[in-house]
Amino acid sequence: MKGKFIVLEGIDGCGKTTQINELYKWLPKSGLINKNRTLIKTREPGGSFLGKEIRDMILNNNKLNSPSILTELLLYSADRAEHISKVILPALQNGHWIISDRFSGSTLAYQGYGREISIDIIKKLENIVCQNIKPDLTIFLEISPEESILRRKNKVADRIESEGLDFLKKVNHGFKLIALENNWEIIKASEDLTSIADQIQKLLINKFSLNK
Ligand code: Z5A
Repeated sequence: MKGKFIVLEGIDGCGKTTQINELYKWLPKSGLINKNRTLIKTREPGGSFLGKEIRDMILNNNKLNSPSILTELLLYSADRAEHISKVILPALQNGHWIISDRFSGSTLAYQGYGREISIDIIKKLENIVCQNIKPDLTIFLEISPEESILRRKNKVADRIESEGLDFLKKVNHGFKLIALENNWEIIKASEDLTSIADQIQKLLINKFSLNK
């Protein structure tokens, strides 16, 4: 596989969308991607056609019809299976580059550390779903749970965002452990936008400029 797969992870509001939009502008001009290859911007949940419907089902803030935590895990896994089969795998096989807003690390952090579903079960499911697809680079944008809530104060919360500070603290703790365990790149995301974008660009240049 000649394409590259880059993932941004972190708790809600850490700035993934903002930084992915910056990367999407910068990467095609960076000289890192071969001229006959394209860059795909995607996300989880919701990166595939079917995934968009799954996203609505999972994030819909209808308290009366909330899925059980096991259903929630399986819905995120179904979204990822479809995303990999229909979007990620074909793109990588054709040498294209992908930047994804979240991937399997989010399931470990939110459903594992947040919902407290067995990490062992989540890892087994991940092995089935991911078909050996692993990101070439995962960047963890680290902010505090308090800052996350502050940044989202004017936004209508989706179902997961409504879980509150204690849940977010457990997820954040999980992300830190997962990042260390898997050698993710960690960036302090409380800095200003430009400084974070510069750090991300440097990481990509260091990692990918020698083995295009
Ligand atoms: N989820 C899960 O439970 N399990 C899974 O397996 C997966 C996901 C894949 C998906 O939401 C939800 O699903 C998510 C995890 C769960 N739950 N929550 N909550 P999503 O990914 O669509 O949305 P989100 O992750 O909640 O994040 P977001 O609101 O889209 O935030 P973001 O993309 O990380 O940040 P942003 O939109 O770029 O920035 C947020 C605000 O901060 C915005 O006003 C910016 O202008 C501002 N901002 C950004 N950067 C900065 C800096 N550097 N300084 C100051 N302000 C900034």
